[in-house]
Amino acid sequence: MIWNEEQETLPREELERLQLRRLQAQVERVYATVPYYRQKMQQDRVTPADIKQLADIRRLPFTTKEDLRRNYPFGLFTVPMERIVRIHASSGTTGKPTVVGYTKRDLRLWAELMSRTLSAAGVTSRDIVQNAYGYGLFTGGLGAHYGAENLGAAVIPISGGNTKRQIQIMQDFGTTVLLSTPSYALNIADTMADLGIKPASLKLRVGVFGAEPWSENMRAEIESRLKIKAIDIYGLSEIIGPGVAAECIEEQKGLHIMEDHFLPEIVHRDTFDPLAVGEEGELVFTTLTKEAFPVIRYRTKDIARLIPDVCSCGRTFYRMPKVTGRTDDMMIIRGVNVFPSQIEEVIMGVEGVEPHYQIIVTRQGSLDNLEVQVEVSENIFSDQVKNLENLSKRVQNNIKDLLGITCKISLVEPKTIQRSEGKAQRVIDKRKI
Ligand code: DLL
Repeated sequence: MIWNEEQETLPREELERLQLRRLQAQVERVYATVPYYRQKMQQDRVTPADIKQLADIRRLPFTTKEDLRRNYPFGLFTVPMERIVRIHASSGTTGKPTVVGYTKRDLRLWAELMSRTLSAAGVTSRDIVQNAYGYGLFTGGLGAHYGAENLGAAVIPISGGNTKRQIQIMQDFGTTVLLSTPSYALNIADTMADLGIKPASLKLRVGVFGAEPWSENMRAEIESRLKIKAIDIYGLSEIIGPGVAAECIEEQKGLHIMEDHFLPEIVHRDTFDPLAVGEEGELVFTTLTKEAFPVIRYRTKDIARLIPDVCSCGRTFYRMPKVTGRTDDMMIIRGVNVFPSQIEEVIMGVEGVEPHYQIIVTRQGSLDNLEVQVEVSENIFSDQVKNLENLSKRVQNNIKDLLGITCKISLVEPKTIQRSEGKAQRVIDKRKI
């Protein structure tokens, strides 16, 4: 079902007219209310009156995470604190967190966008939704929560963790939809297997997963292990949280961007020059309607492209492929660009190894080395050394075929790699320690 048929199926021309009107109003507002944006625009000799068509957005300066940090915590808010009703923050691995604020209207918009997202995944008011995204400063928990309630579904606000209880509640309450990170969904599947519970005995039918990259092979793994359809959703706190782009269950191919509220651009990942529709580069968003914390040309560091093809679901919004990498998680191993997701794709496709892995990058002299630790099951681990060697050779060769680099493969015992309850940590970069 399409939650907001009128908006989500707008003909392109009408959509673009709406985007332009909203962009003009948004730029005027930030110019008038946020000294930081005004100064940056003055430096670039551009004023709100210069935005006459959508392409003029290219005249506006980019905003980066560093800009948000420089204005920590509330410097980019456009309204007085008395109009702010919610604050979230993303932890960030280095430095200060990024802080985002919402007005009442922003929260209504967010719930609307998450209702669209869940509808696209086939969720309805008849569903029982177990929300295992973390509640707290992370936007996943509360963002998904209000969207599901707004849709009329019954929400179980369980948050992440306590996996056995998650499964107990799935059984007792008849959960039909699971919301979590994909790595946590796999953790749940493992625990179910350990407990001898058959997923087919549950009512679970759909999983709505996001907040971290996951490969197509990982999707296949989750779908077959939990006997569900697995849908990909994308978002980031700086833009609103979850609810920025969502796959439809009809196609499961590409995520529809909520273009009536967020204007996407793709720029070259090094030069930041605008790229044409269809070309791959860094994804940039401008919020068109957000009140408390609008952002202009926010550089997400996520790599994507725009897919303009008409989708069979009827939505007219452009899609983007699954985000499989960020400009800042690319590793350069002996001159070759490597994304963790490429390693994942290989591992999930090799029979005999478990879908749990970690990548360790070290430096010896001037050479970078990559070690991939992968779990194997109990019976394989106690198998003959020769068979284990064959298996690790197979993983090594497949990585070599795909990426052209040789890396060390360590097959490790079951349950040695830390399980995730939220975003999984896939890479340990010892070069930075
Ligand atoms: O992860 C918001 C979210 C919550 C999205 C729940 C989906 C579901 P942040 O913590 O700010 O916000 O992290 C945002 O996570 O820039 C991407 O690099 C990554 N990311 C989010 N969704 C996906 C996805 C939330 N579906 C950052 N695929 C983004 C790949 C994703 N990466």
